[in-house]
Amino acid sequence: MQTTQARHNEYFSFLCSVSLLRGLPEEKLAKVVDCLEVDYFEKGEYIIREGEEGNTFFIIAKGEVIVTQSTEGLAEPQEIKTLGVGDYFGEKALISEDVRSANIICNENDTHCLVVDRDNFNQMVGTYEELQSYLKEYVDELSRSDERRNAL
Ligand code: WNU
Repeated sequence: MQTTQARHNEYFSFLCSVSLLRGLPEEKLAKVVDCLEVDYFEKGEYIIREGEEGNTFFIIAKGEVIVTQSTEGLAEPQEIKTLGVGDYFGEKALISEDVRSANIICNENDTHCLVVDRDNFNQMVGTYEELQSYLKEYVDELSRSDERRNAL
């Protein structure tokens, strides 16, 4: 069995490699590790459903997910991108205080996601201005691309 310390070290060094978090001081990252949960998903499972309320932010530690979204005039949600290890999702509902704006579907068995709840997300992002403005800009950009593809 893996010790708590070993698990901590493993996720700490993983988070150090996540580009989004590159600027966070080490003690901050260590705190993020302390409040993480890990969720496991199988291919085809919905991790996030469009339109639902959401209070969590995810970082992919293993596996792959696809992002799909409903668009005007089309019966099926359209695939918009694939995300893999080190990518993250779920920040938009937290930042824009809105419902989930796309579906996130697991695309590989035994996908591992690190999950940060709203309070810890706010603590992680709120104390680091550059990260906050980076994410805000990114979220605005997502809203613009949603409009361009006539998302519902
Ligand atoms: C997109 N439009 C919308 C992605 C992940 C992180 C960043 C892109 Cl910084 P949520 C659904 C999630 C949403 C985003 C993610 O899906 N998403 C998108 C789009 O074109 N959402 N509306 N592309 S992948 C991605 C940038 O994380 O957050 O809480 O749930 O609305």
